[in-house]
Amino acid sequence: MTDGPATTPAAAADLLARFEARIAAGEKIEPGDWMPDEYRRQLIRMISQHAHSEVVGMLPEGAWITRAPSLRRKLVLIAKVQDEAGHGQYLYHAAETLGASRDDLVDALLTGKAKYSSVFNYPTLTWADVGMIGWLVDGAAIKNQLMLAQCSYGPYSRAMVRICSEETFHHKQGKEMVITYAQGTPAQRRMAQDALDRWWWPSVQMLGPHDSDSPNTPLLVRWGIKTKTNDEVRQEFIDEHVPELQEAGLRIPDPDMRFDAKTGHWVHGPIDWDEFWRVVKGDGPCNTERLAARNRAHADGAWVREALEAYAARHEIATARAAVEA
Ligand code: BYC
Repeated sequence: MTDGPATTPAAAADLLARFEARIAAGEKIEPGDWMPDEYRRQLIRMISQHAHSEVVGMLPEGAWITRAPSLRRKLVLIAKVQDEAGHGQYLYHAAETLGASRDDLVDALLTGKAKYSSVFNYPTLTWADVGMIGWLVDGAAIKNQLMLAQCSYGPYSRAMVRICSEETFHHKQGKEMVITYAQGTPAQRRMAQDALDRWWWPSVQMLGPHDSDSPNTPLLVRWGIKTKTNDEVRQEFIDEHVPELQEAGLRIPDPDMRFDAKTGHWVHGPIDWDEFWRVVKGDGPCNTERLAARNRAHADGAWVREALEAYAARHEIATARAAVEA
């Protein structure tokens, strides 16, 4: 159902109550439906940051395509990086259904105004990092995205269903790769442990600040955009990954990590939020490099956009001519 704009405070309250009742009943909100301006703003904020993360997330792994140790590993990595580009596309489209302009979103990324996931501002120093990103970063992303697949906004939730099935493949290939190295030669074992040492904390951080420091969570949960808080998703990630990594023979780089038999959960040590915020604000090890690479890629792709526009213009002229002649 589409409602027009409310003309009185009572009508506005009624629209909001009906909107919230739809969410409580588990209905999806669709692009033409009435929604509060803040619901639209929050979705554009989150979906565009998510799209940017997928696109920037191609860079750390993409850097290893030419150096993959075998044809099989290279094929898998190319497919994975290509999937991430596709995820970016679905998500930019989902943001466009809310009235956001693709040009504005891309411009915000290229000029450094937009946020994207902190985790992609770390370097991939060895081949094992590619596996560790699959196991940990995709593992954390899946926990978050399975939750977002239940999101109250239809286009975002449907995009998540497809993205999650592709991410599951990414997660499995990363896990398979790391387990192989963790049980391989001493040099491979050292490489796997070193990758875990460097990717553990950024992966734990990528799920967002603690609930007490997360200004957006209360409203997002109220409107069913998130159905779990940052700390709840982080706990799920930790509970699944700690025993599996240990089983593979790896050591979690958190001296305080312990299993609490009473709650059935793993308890982690303090997270370095100062480092997290430094990275989010642009001062991570690779922020400058990532933005420069995106800007270069955008400039290199200018001829494709020009060709598409020229084709569209010709097609429009031909269609208009055919309509006049008919
Ligand atoms: N990095 O109130 P909060 C992938 C910001 S890619 C940077 O808790 P919210 C993959 C947050 O935006 C998938 N900024 O926020 C690709 C907010 O700032 P603003 C990545 C962060 O939205 C390639 C402020 O901190 N997944 O899978 O309630 C290869 C306060 O936070 C981060 C997504 O993008 C961060 N880590 O919750 C491999 C999922 N965390 O906007 C894999 C979609 C927080 O108010 N996003 N901030 O200025 C979400 O689910 C949520 O936005 C978050 C944060 C859970 C990340």
